Amino acid sequence: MQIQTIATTPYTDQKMGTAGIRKKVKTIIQPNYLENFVQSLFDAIGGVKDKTFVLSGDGRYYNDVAIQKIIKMAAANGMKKLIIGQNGMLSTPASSCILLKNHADGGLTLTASHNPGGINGDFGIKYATSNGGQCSSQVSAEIYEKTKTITSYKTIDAPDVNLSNIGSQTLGDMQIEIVDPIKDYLLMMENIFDFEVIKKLFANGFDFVFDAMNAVTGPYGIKIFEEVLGAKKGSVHQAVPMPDFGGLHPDPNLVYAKHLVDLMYSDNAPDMAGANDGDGDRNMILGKKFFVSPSDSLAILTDNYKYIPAYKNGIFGVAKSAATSTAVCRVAKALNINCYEVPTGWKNFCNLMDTNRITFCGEESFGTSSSHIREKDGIWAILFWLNIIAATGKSVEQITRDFWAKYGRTYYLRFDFDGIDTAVADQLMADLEQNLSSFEGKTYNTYKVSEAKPFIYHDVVDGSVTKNGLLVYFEGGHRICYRLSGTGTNGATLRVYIESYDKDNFDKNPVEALTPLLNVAMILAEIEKRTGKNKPDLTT
Ligand code: VG1
Ligand code: CO
Repeated sequence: MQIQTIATTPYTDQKMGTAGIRKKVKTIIQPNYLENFVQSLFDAIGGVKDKTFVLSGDGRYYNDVAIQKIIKMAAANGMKKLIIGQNGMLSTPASSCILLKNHADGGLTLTASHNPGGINGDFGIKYATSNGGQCSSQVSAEIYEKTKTITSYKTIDAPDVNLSNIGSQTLGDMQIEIVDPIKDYLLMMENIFDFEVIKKLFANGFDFVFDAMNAVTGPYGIKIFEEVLGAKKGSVHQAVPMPDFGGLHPDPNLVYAKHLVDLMYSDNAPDMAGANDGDGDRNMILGKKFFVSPSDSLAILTDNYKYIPAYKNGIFGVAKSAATSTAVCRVAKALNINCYEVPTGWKNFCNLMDTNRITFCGEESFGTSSSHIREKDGIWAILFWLNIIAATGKSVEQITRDFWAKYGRTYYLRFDFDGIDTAVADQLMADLEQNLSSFEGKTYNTYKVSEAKPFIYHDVVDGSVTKNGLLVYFEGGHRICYRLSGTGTNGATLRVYIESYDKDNFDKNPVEALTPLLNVAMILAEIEKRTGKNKPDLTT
């Protein structure tokens, strides 16, 4: 097979998101753009000669083209073996599962995760290292450096590889193994949860909906919930993965999954609904006329770990991103385990899992998981809820209310200000950081600031120091966190995360409960003056 060295010129805007690249499709499809990134990645990690990688994607627009390009580049760069999900598709959690099971050297997942797809949407690549989790910021930076000086990439001239049949084949000297995308993942889930008790729940008529948002987890949902566990046929909605997700924004939250929220608040709502995002690592949990906030979900799962066979003998600590509410910390305290607070981004949990410091972790952005893999896991979270419901006989709402009764309720919402000019956003954050200490001791709208400081994380394992977000604490257990998004593709997004703790009153409307603090947040950061926006663009 003829190896070709193709001359290329670097793109100046190739700055990447964390742990890979995430861009508009129209940017990615420019000549050599994807190739530049992939070759830079291969070079930055010391080449891929004799290495084994897992390669697949969430099926979004350009998945089919990109995967063929990468297969040929891998062969030209001396890769020993590629493990690929049938038809080039794997969810992010399944990819991590297969990577770990096969002791692969790395994984590439073709996805822009929860961002929209289609020609006008986004595309991306998540790069995972041999521990099954997304690469560190340092590796990202090294890849980025390579993209600035790249002059050529390697590929081979060969016809496209057929990805539809499970089994082994070769391309030049490289072995390609097409695998069942669900099998190993299902096996892993069966080894964690009590499938028998969940089967009984469904056999007794528990009414459940899983919404795959026309994305990668549709076939996983049909297999696991309908075929194996016996949820009635048709329980999985929007089950066929589509390149543009049927026009949906595949981010399972109150705004983008409104169709599901409407169903769950209607009079014929099923008992429970779960939804996943584009690549299957996020989850949303709803009960009958009831929404579980992701921060609460992490805390509730932790509090109920004993119902799950894989965890019943005890768990290590837990971790949450700094932006996530402190609800789980109260549970950790009661269980007498450590609660770590890390920067946003799943990779920050991985060192803690690798060293047995934590078992569960989660982010407010609808991500929850455990150390079974090194990614967040949408279906895992839904199975966890089903297992608790089956074991306790309680509804989603009852489980949550019992939790509030025990620990108090942490009202929590995230407010996003989108499409801000990058320079304006950077200046806002820089000035806010400068001003933080001047807020301390002052009272705003009846809320007295007890402490205000940047969130600085010292990784206990590798010693790295990360600054991510600004925190303002108020007396009474209320809190504001500000940070800029690292995954957006439209200017800058300012995220304002607000929580308010209430020990006794659990029935306030979260938006109403948090609006006074949102007003404080807007004043402290001068949001209207600097961005022209007098309200957030998105509340989730
Ligand atoms: C967002 C979320 C963060 C999550 C990241 C990747 O990042 O806030 O919690 O880890 O997306 O999620 P940011 O920097 O835009 O706030 V996924 O589902 O895209 O892998
Ligand atoms: Co995702």
